[in-house]
Amino acid sequence: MKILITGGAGFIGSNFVHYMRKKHPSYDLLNVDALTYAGNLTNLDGIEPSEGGGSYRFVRGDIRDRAAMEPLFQAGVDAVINFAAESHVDRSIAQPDIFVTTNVVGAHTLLDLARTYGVRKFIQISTDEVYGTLGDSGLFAESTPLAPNSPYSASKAAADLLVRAYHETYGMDVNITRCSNNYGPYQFPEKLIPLMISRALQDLPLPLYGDGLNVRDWLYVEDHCSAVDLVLHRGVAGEVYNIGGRNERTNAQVVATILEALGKPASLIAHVPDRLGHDRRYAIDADKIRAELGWKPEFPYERGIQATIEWYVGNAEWMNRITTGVYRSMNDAAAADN
Ligand code: NAD
Ligand code: TDX
Repeated sequence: MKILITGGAGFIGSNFVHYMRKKHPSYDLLNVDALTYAGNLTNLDGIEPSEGGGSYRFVRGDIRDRAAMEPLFQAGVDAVINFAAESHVDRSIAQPDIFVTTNVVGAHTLLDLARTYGVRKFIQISTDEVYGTLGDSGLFAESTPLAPNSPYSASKAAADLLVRAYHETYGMDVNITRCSNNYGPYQFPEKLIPLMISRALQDLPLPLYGDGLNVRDWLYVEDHCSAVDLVLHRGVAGEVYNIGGRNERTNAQVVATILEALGKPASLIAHVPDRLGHDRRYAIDADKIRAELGWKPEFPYERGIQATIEWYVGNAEWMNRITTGVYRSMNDAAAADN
């Protein structure tokens, strides 16, 4: 099986490459990533080009660039898994344009090439944010109407609709996965958990938006990877699968856990103005993927968050290369060698 993985130098994509190398060593993996600010080739340290019979190749490329993507499809691909995206809500509020080009036009470019070259499976990695926001009760199900509130989530929802349309119109075998908030190694320190760990370690103020009581439903990244692997092998054509572990926490709770684990004082917390259009609560009903594909998360939140904090403490050099910006020139050098 030859799989084209896009965005494989980012947080979830790189974890997925590691997961697939271990789980399916005979598969050929082609990792395509533009290496934006969010891409980091050192996330893939330890991945060997040929191991266990399967090959691994990295190509620097932009999913919006049809001419650059087409030869990869011409060479033959069995499945596409599209992780590549602009992924940060705050950036989408400040500068929405690139979210439309990458998340909508880029996804469509891949989808259309997959159709043209007869790719057998196309998986779009979407997000629970396409459903909008919840009040104090209730869960997002696959049948929940799409009601995205940020430019980021609107762009992800737009891509979902194109993926759906390609199934209905051309009969393509597609799946859409909608996962809740991920945490774990290699997450870029603009997102809540690595940002707070990085700042707490430097005794810098921790910017908590609004009242800090917005709720996110956290899933350890490896559990997301195992769900996508199941969808790849057993997903029913045209179906959407929600993914989540029922680990709802307020942002204030998450930050308190980090401070406690690092032995830092609560006085580091700085309440700052709220994010515009800030979704109050996300919570995922993952009964469908559990019942139909037999998925089960393996990492309880309390264990996963402690392991994650330890990972960032133990990988200070990884964090340091990002905060100093050195990782960008390392990316350029490593990509030029490919
Ligand atoms: P990330 O920002 O860490 O990584 C995104 C990767 O995509 C980077 O390596 C970047 O270089 C690459 N990329 C960006 N634009 C590109 C382009 N035009 N062409 C090729 N590559 C490009 O994101 P992440 O957190 O790993 O998220 C991966 C996917 O999962 C996204 O589609 C996101 O919407 C989705 N998702 C994320 C979460 C989460 O909690 N992080 C939850 C649910 C769904
Ligand atoms: O500095 C901060 N202070 C703060 O209070 C940051 C960066 C975030 N927050 C809050 C906002 C959210 O309520 O923490 C919560 C989590 O924020 P993010 O880490 O930015 O994640 P979120 O906006 O929930 O989106 C994430 O989950 C769904 C990913 O970034 C998306 O790519 C994914 O689709």
